[in-house]
Amino acid sequence: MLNYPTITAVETFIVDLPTIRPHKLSMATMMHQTMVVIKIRSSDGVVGWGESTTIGGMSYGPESPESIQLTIDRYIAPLIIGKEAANINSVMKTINKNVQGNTFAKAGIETALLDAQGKRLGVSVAELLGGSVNEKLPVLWTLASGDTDKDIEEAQHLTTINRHNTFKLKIGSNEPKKDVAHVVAIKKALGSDIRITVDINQAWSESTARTWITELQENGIDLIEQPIVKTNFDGLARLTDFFHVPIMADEAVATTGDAMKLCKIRGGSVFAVKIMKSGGLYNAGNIAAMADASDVSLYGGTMLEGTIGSVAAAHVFSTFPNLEWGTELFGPMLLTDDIVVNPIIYKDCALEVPKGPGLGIEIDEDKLNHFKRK
Ligand code: MUC
Ligand code: MG
Repeated sequence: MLNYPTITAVETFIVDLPTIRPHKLSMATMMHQTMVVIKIRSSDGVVGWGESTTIGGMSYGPESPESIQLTIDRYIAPLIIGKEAANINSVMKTINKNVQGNTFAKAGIETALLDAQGKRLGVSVAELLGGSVNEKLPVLWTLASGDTDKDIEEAQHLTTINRHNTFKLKIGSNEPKKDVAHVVAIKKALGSDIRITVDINQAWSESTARTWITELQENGIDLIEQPIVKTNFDGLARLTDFFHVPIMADEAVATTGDAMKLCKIRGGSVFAVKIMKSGGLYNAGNIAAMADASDVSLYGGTMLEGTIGSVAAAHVFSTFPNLEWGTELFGPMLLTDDIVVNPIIYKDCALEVPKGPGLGIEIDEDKLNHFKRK
């Protein structure tokens, strides 16, 4: 009988890294990012790394860094130790049968298993998923300093050095009139060649959205992200039908079940796919397939993960045949430091998907030990 490698240990580390400036969303202002880094060892000596990350403690998603760590240490690790490391479908089936929800924790575990399996076979995670169709993924930058002049200055600098040509503005924490004036001022300052999208992060009612998206549409804004509460699927469908500016579902489209329902009613003409919301790379791919089949465009979203999570997302996004709206995988650039030996290469408004085995990155364990929460 063949000797299949088994999972021998699962370790988790909470890592706090400061952001380069305050990052203001409708529900929280981030001064740092907190990641849960996962290390899985197997009996053949192969080590896989994963990351589970959310935004703003518990203000954005239903899991916190501390709950993710507890879920993995207390519930997931005992379920998977001793299981076949190379059979990722079987390991994830066991987890899904015994652990409800907790998609962020599951995404990090699945990432670590894929990283290890890629290393074992000498292929990249994208190759494990069938291969990349885009080895360079467009990456936008989010302007979220909370100050119009600072945002314009930041965007002008980034366009001058050709790091980004698309900017997403986080609004929804002020009166809509003030927020929309901020967006229009930035659009005017940057000119028509620069794409501007807005993310309201659920802050508006449907009627407020009707009023103010009209204004945004008239001023040439390119894309409107999650204007209303995530549970109002029908409202998203009504807005998608009413406006010609594309409406993107983000928080609304988390799981494959959400995607199926939204595809049926066209709740959004674009989906923001994120591996944390969907519970891993395979589910992200399933959502992308449903969107494709429903003529819903795709956008590679982020939970502002560090390098491990961003690279994992890049691998699966690189396999999407249509990624019309590019990605926002800029998380590592929002942080003042990193825990990998070689940072992701960002060049000419795109990121290069690493080619090495697994995720194609090397963890700097000294830095991990330095930054991990003691
Ligand atoms: C979100 O809702 O899209 C992505 C970029 C950013 O600045 O915040 C996130 C979350
Ligand atoms: Mg969003």
